[in-house]
Parts: sequence; C-alpha cells; structure tokens
Amino acid sequence: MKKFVPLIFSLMLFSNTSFAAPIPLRGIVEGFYGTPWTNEQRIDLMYFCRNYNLNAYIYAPKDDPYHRDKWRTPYPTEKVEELEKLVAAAKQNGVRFIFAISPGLDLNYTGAKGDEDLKFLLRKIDSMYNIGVRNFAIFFDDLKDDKGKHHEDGKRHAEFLNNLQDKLSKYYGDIEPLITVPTEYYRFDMINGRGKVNDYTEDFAENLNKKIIVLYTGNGVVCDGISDKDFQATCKIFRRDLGIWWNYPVNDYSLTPNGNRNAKLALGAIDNLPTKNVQAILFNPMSQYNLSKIALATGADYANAPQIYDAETSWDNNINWQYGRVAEAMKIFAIHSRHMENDWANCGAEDAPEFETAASLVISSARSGRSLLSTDELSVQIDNMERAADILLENLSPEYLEECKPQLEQFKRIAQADRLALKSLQDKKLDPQLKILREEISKNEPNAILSEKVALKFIDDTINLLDVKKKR
Ligand code: LOG
Repeated sequence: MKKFVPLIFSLMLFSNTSFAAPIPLRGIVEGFYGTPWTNEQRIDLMYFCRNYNLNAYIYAPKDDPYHRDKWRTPYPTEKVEELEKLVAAAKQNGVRFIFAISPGLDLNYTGAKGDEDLKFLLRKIDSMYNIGVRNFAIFFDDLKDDKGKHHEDGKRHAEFLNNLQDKLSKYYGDIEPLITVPTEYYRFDMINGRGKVNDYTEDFAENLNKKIIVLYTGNGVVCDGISDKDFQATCKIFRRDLGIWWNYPVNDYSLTPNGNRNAKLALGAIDNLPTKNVQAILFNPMSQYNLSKIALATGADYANAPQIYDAETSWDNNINWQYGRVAEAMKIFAIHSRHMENDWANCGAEDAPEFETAASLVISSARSGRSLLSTDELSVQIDNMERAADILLENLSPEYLEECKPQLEQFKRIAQADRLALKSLQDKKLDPQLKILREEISKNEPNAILSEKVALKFIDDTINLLDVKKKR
C-alpha cells in the first residue's frame, strides 16, 4: 500500500497545478508559400496529430488559388471530395479541421459590392460546412503594398469579422468562434519606435469581438522566441489572451540566388515560447512534409506542457522515435541544419555548436602560427558527418529521401571539403583540390543550404587563411 502514496500524490500534483496544462488549441497551420502538401500527406498528418496529442489543423496554403487569389471561386468537385476525406480523417483523429480563407487582396467591405462579397464568402463557408467543417479562419496577413501601405484600416477589418461572426452564429448553431490574423501580425509592426500602438492595430483590437481568436507571430515574422513578458504585453494590446502562429520550421523564405524556395531544412526543435496564457499555438511547417515532423513533434511536446518543456530532450527523444536505427545519423545531419536566418528572419538554435567550437580553435591557432589545437575533435566531427550522410542516403525511405537528397549530398561534399581543409591547415599548404571542391558546393547551393556559418565557413576560413599566407 505504502508505495501508492507517492504515486497518487505526484499524480494529483500533476493534474491540479496548471504547469502541465496543454495549450487549448494546438497544431499545425499549413500556411506557407510554395508547393502545398498533398492530400495523402495531410491525412497522414491527422494520425500524427492524434499520436502527439495535437488537436488543430488550419488549412491555409498560400498557393491554393481558392484560398487567396481566387477566394470567391468555389472549389471544383474533385477538390471538394479530397477535402471531405481530409475532414473525415481529422474528425476520426480528434483534430479540428479549420478552413481558412484569405480574401484581403481584393475584398470589398461596403456598398453593394460589399454585400456581394459577403455572400461569396458565406457561400464558400457553407460549402465547407456541408462537408463537415465547423471551424473557420479569416486571414489578413501579407496585404501591405511595397511602401508599407495598408489595404484597409483596422476598424474595417474588425467590423467585417464581427459581422461575419454574428452571421455564422445566427445561421449555424454549431460553428466555433472565428480565428484571425490581422495585417499587422508581428509586434514590431504593431507598435512604432517609441512604443506607441499603431492606428491599424489599435482600431482592430478595440473593435474586434472578444470571442474571436487572434494569432500573431512574435516580435518579428520569423523570430527567435517570444518571452512571457512580450507575450503579455501584446495580449494587453488586444485585450485578450492571444494565439501564436509560429513560423518554424517553415522555410519558404529560404531562397537561393536563382529563386528556389525551401533550400535549407529546419530540422531543429521548437524553443523559447511563452509558458502561460497562450490560447492557441499553430506551427507553420516546411513544404517538405516528412522532414517537418522533427520540429512538429517537439512543438507538440511544448504545446502539451509549455512550462516543463525542454527543447534539447524533446528533440533527442523525437529523433530516436522517428528515425530508429538511423537516429544518430539523423541527429548529426539535423544539427547542421536548424538555424534559419536572413535579413529579416532569425529562428532556431545555432548550427552544430560543437563543430563550431573545434573549428574556431583550429582556425585561431592556425592564424597565430602556433601548433594546431583541437584537430582530433574536428577530425572526428568531419568523419561523423560523412558517415551520417552515407547512412542516410542509403537507408532513408524514398519519401524522406525525396525531401532531402540535395541537402544530404551537399552535406557530404561539405564534409569532404572540411577534411581537405583540415589537412591543408596541418600541411600549412593549400591543397589546390580544395578550391575545386568549394566550387562544386557553390554550384549546388541553389538546391541545398546547410551549416553556412559553421562547416561551410570552415572551408572558406581555411582558403582565406592559406591564400593570404601565399600572397605575403
Ligand atoms: C506569412 C506566411 C509565410 C511566413 C514565412 C504569416 C502570418 N504569414 O511574411 O504565409 O509562410 O511569413 O515566410 C509570412 O506568417 N509572411
């Protein structure tokens, strides 16, 4: 009997305190630009959601013409049938299927045209209601023009949503409250330099029906976290607890010079999100469906227990579960491909910190002309990288390989060049082959980016160092 006491006690603790309470609405927003997921993938996602205790999926692919550009046009029959299957799969797995429309590009709000557009919208919603959808979202993101000018003011957006909310409540008894994203959807766009709330946000927040759930993306569009303090301050602006549209692992902005999307894979963990009062968390994934599951699984761990979530542990466990006997190889690859950054985006832990530490020591000792430090550590890292690439290229299933073959091949090239770089430093002489390998890597960059500031940088640092020496 004695043994039961601590167990029962700890269970009570666990359920009575709020620290382990899941975020009420938690799941995925398919909200990226570029090739949308296939319906098979989405159906598979519904099983994934059940396994990971996620309960929401927002259908909002930017490149589905009927979602945004041609939002008035009804879906063709076959597309409706596809969606119907998906809605059924969502239901079976306890997932709310949330249908989103982004009408803001050319929506009319007033007069006869306004009435007509409202009818178009209600018709679209009704067609989704008929296949079982009970949750809807209206998104007003990415509507500003190049000069930062708004399509509409905040009051109009709020009133439009309020009116729609009233109509839906009146016509249907069983539709859940609307979800929305305003045009100013990140904090630094909502407030000016002096911390004053901009007109659009102030008008939107003041007028919006309290029932409607508002999502925002953090201080920036793709940012490195949301502190509890910033979250609370933003909730205060909106006079309600907010939801989060979290832009990791999405990689639609990972563009290469020739305009390919999705060049770098975001294979890290979700991290640094608020620990309390979050109403909803929706993760925007990569177009690479299968490879999104590492970050999404960690996101599920966060969403189910925000206050006790540990990113590193979750990442490690989830890769073990998802990749079985190739898990170690996957970790080595993934750690070089988790930090996402460009001039406006910055999210995910730094790539390969252990490699970075060893490589920095090698480079700095080479620069100072002393005997090289840390070469053994670096050498082991490089061997592991190449071995991991080979293991994954040979063992990943075709649907996974399809999503990362260019990146794995690039990983292998980088590892091989790293080895030659290390050897060149040890010989104090640039091996001419290194420049050829470096060019090969550049040639393949349009399809695959990883470890730019770490394993790739080691090659460039080496070439710079040894070339300079030659010139002297
Ligand atoms: C879009 C989103 C896109 C993401 C990352 C929101 C609310 N909207 O800048 O569709 O996938 O950034 O590129 C966005 O995040 N706008």
